[in-house]
Amino acid sequence: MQRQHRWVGLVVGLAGLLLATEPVAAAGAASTTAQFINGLADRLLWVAVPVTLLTEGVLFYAIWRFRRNDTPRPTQERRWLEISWTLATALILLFVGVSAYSVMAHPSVTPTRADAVQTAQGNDAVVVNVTGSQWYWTFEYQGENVTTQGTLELPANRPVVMRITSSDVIHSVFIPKLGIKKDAIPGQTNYVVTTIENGSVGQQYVLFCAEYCGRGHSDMTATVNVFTPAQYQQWLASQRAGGSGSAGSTGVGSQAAGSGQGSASGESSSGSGASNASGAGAGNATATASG
Ligand SMILES: [Cu+2]
Repeated sequence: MQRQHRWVGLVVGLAGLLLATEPVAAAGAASTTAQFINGLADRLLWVAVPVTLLTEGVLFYAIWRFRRNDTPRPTQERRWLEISWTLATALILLFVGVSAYSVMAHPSVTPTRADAVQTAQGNDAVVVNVTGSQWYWTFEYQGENVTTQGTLELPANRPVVMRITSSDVIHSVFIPKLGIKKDAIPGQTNYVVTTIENGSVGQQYVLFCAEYCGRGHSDMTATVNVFTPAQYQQWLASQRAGGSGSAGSTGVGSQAAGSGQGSASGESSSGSGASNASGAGAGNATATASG
């Protein structure tokens, strides 16, 4: 009877754990995406620590208890013990699997095209077309007539959709602090859907390329600046006012063009030509050819 109680307790305890696999947001993360990912890491840690303590405890106890046992006897079959450790392992693995899947499949972590389109259609959404090129990043703020290179400006507290692609080889957008990592693949669009938390206003985060893409790969970074929604609108307006034609002519934009050219300069003239307004580049080319 007592044995039966033990196993009922075990089953109820682990079933409770299993019920707790609904994604939980961790406090203090910089974006909704990071919240889910950090929440998963925290939860798995809370399960892993007692499991580790229990198994290591049993191991060390056995080593100590049987340290002078020169003639060990084979263990007799104990069915409840075998059933309970099989069941416990199965439930723990199920818990880890379901928890991880429910976070990985969440639209804030792995959005489908439909999720991205739906979010982008909301009034408040900011849509940025992100293009990786050897070896710089271009950010086109959709519908705003603003493009930057080397810096990505984003508002907190508004849904952000990134449409990510590449103009040449495979790159990868990696912003660790925001919990974002997504490949940039030529001929394909991958999506990021997230909302940056209010607490991140004024912060600067680094965007890395996380897919080896040639000699300039390690320089292929960008800075992410987080604004309030009002500051963001102001910034867009200032870009439009000063930046007709070339995104690199004012403020933050010129920084951006600087870093774009910096990585391309030693390389070839086509790199720096492309990093300014493409219209101007084409115009020069025509003039040179005709003259
Ligand atoms: Cu790269």
